[in-house]
Amino acid sequence: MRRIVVVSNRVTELRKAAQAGGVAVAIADLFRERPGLWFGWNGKIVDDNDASEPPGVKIAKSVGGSALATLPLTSDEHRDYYLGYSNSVLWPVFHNRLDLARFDAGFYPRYMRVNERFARALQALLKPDDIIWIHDYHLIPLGAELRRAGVKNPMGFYLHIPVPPSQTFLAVPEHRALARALTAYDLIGLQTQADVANLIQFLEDSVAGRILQDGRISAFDHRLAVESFPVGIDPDSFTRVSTEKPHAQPIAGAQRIIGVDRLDYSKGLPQKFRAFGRFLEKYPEYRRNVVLSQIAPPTRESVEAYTDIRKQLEALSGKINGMFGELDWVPIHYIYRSAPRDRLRDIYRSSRIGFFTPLRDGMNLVCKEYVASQDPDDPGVPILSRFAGAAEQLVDALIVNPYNVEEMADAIKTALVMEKDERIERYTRLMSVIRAHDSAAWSASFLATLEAAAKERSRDVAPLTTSMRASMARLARTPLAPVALKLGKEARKAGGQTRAGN
Ligand code: ADQ
Repeated sequence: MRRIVVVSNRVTELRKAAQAGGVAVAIADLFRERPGLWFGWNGKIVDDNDASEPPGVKIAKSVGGSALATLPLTSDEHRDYYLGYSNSVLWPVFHNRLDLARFDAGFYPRYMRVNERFARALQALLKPDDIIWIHDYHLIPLGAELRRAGVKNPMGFYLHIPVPPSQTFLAVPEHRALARALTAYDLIGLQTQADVANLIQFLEDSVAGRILQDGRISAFDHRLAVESFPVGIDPDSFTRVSTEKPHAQPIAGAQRIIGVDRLDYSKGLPQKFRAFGRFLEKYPEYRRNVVLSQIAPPTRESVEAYTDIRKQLEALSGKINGMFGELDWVPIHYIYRSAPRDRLRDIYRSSRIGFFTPLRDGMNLVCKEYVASQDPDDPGVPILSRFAGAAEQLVDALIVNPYNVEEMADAIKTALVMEKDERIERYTRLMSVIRAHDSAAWSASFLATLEAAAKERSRDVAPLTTSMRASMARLARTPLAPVALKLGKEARKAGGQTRAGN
């Protein structure tokens, strides 16, 4: 079996991956089934003055003979590549927040240099038949750097965050270089169909990419596939009921609405708090009967936009608790720490509503985790933003517009009064989607498509499309002149991708 080389900004020890959650779980599972190398940053920052040479790679063997190859960042690299270009330019732009993007801060050259350094370090570890799978916005140029160094292996890129509309992407001063770098891959995987449409439009607008008849994109003489592979979870790790005394006791006499997010401006947390405040105002009969527990640990605290969101939430929860709270009832429990994963499962299960309101989100795995944790005989109801990638799949959640506070307040009421039969029907349909698209299916389908796409690339000539084949068959059967004309037209439509055209 060919070795999979996974590259991501951050590498987690495989035995700690389950605790980290998200995609780390899928990668750890993948490496249990086949040989792998996981390459990336180890989370450490070294002082620039300590090292005249950039710090090198450390290799550690892990489960099933798979290896982790990690390297630290220097403090300048951490500032410009990680906090800077990745999280203060690409993250806000890709989440439609041009207003927060720091275009003029000069981060880009070091973003490129870290990608070049990673490419050099990785190249030394590669074997000829490795399959390379690069993850996320920190590493967009890595594939092009590897190709420049002569790496011919199948190479795919997966973007975990959303692709913005083309007009927004074009605002990035370096958009052409980023587009060019993207075309170095054999396959680009995205979370949703909407992301696929946005990326294709962007490649057309930015670097005159063309859609071929077989659905691939052609730009700079490369052909690449762009497809959606919605990220999934391992539902079984959430359906298992804890046999011990549950960590999360239901709140006496009150139903819980749960929110679990990283503290990030893309997650729509102020909107969520305002919607809950509006709900208490509009439906006073529910006061004392409902609490909103929001778990939101801080991330990237050294980026200014993140300190602002924290202050905003503290002010909002204080205001709502002050306005509606009683001595024996606090409406919003705002917890500024991360919760262990087995505890999260219990909290999800004991919550009547899962409330997920991102203004923009690649997928939102927490909503899937909430559904998978429910009691099948008495499940809770997820309320989900239409702007989370998960909304494309989880159509049986209560789908809301996070900018519409009134609609979200009403959705809380709808979820609270929803009959058990309807809750079970919705849960059953949601679970069948979550099971069909679990994390194992996600990685398997991405890797199978990548291998197929790399084979296409290695062919010297483009394959014939079905309609071209039909025309060729007709050509063999009918008088030459008229059909040849028609075939010529089809070939022009396909951008000249016929065997003769090449
Ligand atoms: P995130 O923005 O981190 O991930 P999400 O998918 O919701 O968002 O969560 C990823 C993992 O982190 C989940 O397993 C979740 O349980 C865990 N997590 C989130 N908040 C937590 C908290 N407060 N305490 C403990 N654990 C928490 C990025 C993209 C998403 C995309 C994922 C995967 O931004 O859109 O779904 O990658 O591709």
